[in-house]
Formats: sequence, structure tokens, C-alpha cells
Amino acid sequence: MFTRAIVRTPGENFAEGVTSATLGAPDYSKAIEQHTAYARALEACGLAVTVLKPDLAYPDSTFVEDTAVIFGDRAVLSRPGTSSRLGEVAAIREAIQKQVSTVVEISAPGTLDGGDICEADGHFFIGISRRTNEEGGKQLAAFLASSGYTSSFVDIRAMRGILHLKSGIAHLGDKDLVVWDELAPFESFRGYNLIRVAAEDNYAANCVRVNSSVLVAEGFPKFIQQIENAGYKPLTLDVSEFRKMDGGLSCLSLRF
Ligand code: CIR
Repeated sequence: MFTRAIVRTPGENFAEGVTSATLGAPDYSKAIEQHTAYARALEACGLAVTVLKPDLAYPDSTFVEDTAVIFGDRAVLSRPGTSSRLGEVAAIREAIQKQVSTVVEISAPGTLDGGDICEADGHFFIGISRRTNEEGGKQLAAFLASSGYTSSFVDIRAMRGILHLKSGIAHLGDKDLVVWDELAPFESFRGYNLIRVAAEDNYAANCVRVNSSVLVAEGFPKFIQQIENAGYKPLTLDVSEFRKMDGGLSCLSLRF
């Protein structure tokens, strides 16, 4: 059960962030509308949402999920694996410190993006990716272990077309795990009920269970039906402008 979330409104220079997508430049006013609707949806799910001001020093800073991993009353500040985003962490530290009692941080040479970390009921899958290295993963695993949580690495470095682990998996509840087809054979996911996502719906795999709802990107009726069939209540949101910047639903908030 989540009670709180932190989001950051995109800045006017949001289109200057890092992206590999070839969907054109995002429309800023549409991004603002979509972001507002996203924050309202979190509120509708029962969360108290802290909305941070745009930070023009960091065009990607609306993707707050990458800056920290929050569990219980503790936070691990990340160390993003792309240099243009490193300063986002110092900029969000204060907002996080106000909300949790213990804050630690990943240190060099470790790198870690929050988008690579997927919690599944007290177990954390740590994606080792082009952004999160083994050193960063080990530091997080040690912090988690000292707080009583387990973790395991999922190495996605050889996979093309995946930015973060959570681009390809989402934990919905119990043993239900959404996975890209390509990730389904991974040993780490043995024992889970896999909800396999067809390749054309890959973008929608980055969905988020928030209390009694699952936030899902609009435009993927087949996947939304799969979520319903698994017994969950989808709440669809248009995030087209964030997709143009390689962002998904989860990366727009820190939930805890
Ligand atoms: C980046 O490349 O870092 C941003 N443009 C997008 C980050 C998306 N974050 C996420 O999926 N957790």
C-alpha cells in the first residue's frame, strides 16, 4: 500500500533530454496536461502527491523515479548512469529527506537508475543495464539486506531496445509479474505467474500497481484486457509526450 508520491513538473526544455525514440519532439503544453492528469490519477489512488517545480538545469528531471529507491522509511539516492542526469540527485535530496528518516546514497564508481529496480513484495529485482552497473547494484543490495530485504540481479545488458529493467517488467501483486516475451525465460522470474506482453505492446509493460489500480499507458487494448483478466483494475493514462523522451509511466513518480 502506497500513501505518498513525489513528481516533478517537466520544464520547458524537457525536449532537450536524452532519448533514443524516433517519435518526434514532445509538445510541451501536452506534456504538462498529461503530467497533471498523471498526478491527479495518483491522488485518485489515495496518494498524497508532492509536486516539485520544474528544474531547467536538468531536462530529464521529470523522470524522478531514476533518482532514488524508497522502501519503508528509508531511501537510497541513486547515481544515474548517464552523466547529464547526475545532478538530479542533489536537486531531489531535500524533498526526499523531508519524507523519510534514513537516506543513504550510491557512490562512485557505482551507477544506478531507479528505473532498473523493481520491488516484488519485499524482494527487489536489480537490473544490471547500460545505466546500472554491478557496483551500483551491489551497493543497493547491501543497503537492502541491512534493512531486511532480499534482492537478485537481472542482467539485461545483452538485450537491445530496453532502457531499464522496468521498461520490461512490472510487479502487480502476489506472484503476478508483467514481462516482455524476451524476458520470460529468465531464471530470476521462475515461480512467478508471468503476464507475457506481446512485442507490439512492449511500451505498455511499464505499468504501475498503485493500491487498487494499475496505471497503464493508453492505446494498448490487448494488454489492458490481459491486466483485467488477471483480476486488476486498469486506469489508463495518455503519456505520449513522455514516450518521445524514452519515459514510461513508472519513471514519472517515486511512490512509497
Ligand atoms: C533518460 O534517458 O534517462 C530519460 N530520457 C528517460 C528516463 C526514463 N526513466 C525510466 O524509465 N525510469
